[in-house]
Amino acid sequence: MIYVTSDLHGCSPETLEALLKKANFTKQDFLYVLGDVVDRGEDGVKLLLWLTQQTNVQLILGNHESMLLSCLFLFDEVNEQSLLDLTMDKLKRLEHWKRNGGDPTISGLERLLRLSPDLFDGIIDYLYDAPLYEEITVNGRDFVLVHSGLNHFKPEKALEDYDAKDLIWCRPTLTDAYYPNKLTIFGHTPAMFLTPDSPNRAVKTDTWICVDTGVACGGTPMLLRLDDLEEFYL
Ligand SMILES: [Mn+2]
Repeated sequence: MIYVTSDLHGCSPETLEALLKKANFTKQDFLYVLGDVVDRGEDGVKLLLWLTQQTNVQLILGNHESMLLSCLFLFDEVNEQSLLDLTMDKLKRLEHWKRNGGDPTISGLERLLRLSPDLFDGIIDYLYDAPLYEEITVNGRDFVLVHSGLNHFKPEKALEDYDAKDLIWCRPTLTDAYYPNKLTIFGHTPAMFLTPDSPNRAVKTDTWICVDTGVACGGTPMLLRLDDLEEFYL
């Protein structure tokens, strides 16, 4: 069976494991995590480490992982040269990340780098390898998996032709429609902003499903099983 979750935002690996247990997830199953593993919550770096140790889990890049990658200069060895290299552009990127809840990730990465440079490098390599989207077929149904939806959507436009920004920072509304013949699954916009009446449940339309149940704002994560579109909650 194939499962999807998203926007775990620093929840603990134990929380994710409890959720997987609820769905009877085994090593024969596969999990896609649609981005935003880090930031806001405390355990993002732990969760990233957990991800790098799994063989049946695939991360798709979210805007929070992208902000992390754009601020790697923070972890460069400090010497006179690199301090002078702290350009306004870098400071702006850092300010943007901190404003979006980056602090627990920054301190988590700092700790990990001191503890084990190898594990730190492993995480960064893992993030560079994470794709921006996946197209899969499950049980005869076609799916597009992406972090935020598809900004500037055109049905005939190939996914590889989208700007990364359009895939990780998109803010869809309930009336947006995507492909008629495949389901697009994404997170990024907490359900409570799309359907305030059922704030912590997946939002389903004819062409897409949003699986961000607002972990960053008091919700708990969910799993969607793509084989039968069954939903699992903690
Ligand atoms: Mn996001």
